[in-house]
Amino acid sequence: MPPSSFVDPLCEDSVESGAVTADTEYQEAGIAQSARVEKTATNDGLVWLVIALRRTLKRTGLLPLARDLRAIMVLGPWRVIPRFLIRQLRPAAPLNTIDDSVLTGILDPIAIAEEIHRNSIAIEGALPRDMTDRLRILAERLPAGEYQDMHRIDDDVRRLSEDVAIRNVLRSYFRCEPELIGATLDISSDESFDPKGLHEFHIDYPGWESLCVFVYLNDITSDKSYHLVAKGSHRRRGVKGLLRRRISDEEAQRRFGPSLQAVLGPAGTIFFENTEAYHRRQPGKEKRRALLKLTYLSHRGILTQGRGSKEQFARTARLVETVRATELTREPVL
Ligand SMILES: O=C(O)CCC(=O)C(=O)O
Ligand SMILES: [Fe+2]
Repeated sequence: MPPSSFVDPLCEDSVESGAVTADTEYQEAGIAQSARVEKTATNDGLVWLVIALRRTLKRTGLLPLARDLRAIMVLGPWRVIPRFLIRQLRPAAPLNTIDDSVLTGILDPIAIAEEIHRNSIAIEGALPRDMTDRLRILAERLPAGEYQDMHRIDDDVRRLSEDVAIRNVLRSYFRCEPELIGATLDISSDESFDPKGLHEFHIDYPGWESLCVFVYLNDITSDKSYHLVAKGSHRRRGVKGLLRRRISDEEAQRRFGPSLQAVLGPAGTIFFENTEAYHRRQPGKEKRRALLKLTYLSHRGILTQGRGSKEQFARTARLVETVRATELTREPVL
């Protein structure tokens, strides 16, 4: 079975379910029916358990403590042990030739992996034009929301998630076989507003070792909601950083000032990032912003299960289908 999207009950950076919230405009168009996700509706045992655990922790006020404990467990110095074991258990396959890659520009996986180890980020290559256009158009026509499991719904996302050039970078970085745990299309409807805390510097740590592949699906210039990262900060968190996973802009300036890098680029720009580095989204004035995020881990853990239930997945798939079917008759939202 293909992997479903990542969720960890203690995950800090996003909403509780793979909820898709439809814009009013789409509700009028009748698309919202398939878009709306009832957060309680889930029938997959493990997903249900994970969500139930998270809710219980929230209700009992224990969520912050549980998150602290998880951060200490995942980010503490003992992580060298599970990392070592994972490398022994899942050794990396040899690097493949990249003739079949759909990407251009991702040439030297070992150098790129070193760059990410050093700088937390490597801005590499671009999607082919036709692929970018298809994804961009899909994102323009979908209601704002967070769409999980896109590699199971969209051929371009699947091809990208399996791309040999990307896999070579992941293998070189992890030194073991990568595991895709999430393929999320994040479409926001108002970048001056930050419901998910993404405009604040934070770190994400989905597993013992993780790497994200981000693809912009808008042109991102310096006046837009660009991604901002404190280069190399995944190596400079210190012990304090285990418990201070969100920091103010002032603190980021003070501690990482010259290392802060804005990621700019046209739609289709790809960058790899270890999101254990402090990063955030710049607030902007855009009414739409679309970002594809593939999350890979060095292994799949017990808690790394799908956030979205089968029902949510089916709804997203139906919505994408509906939007594609109406694509020729509707004007894009942008
Ligand atoms: O959209 C962005 O630039 C940041 C997103 C983010 O923080 C994340 O996906 O972990
Ligand atoms: Fe993040």
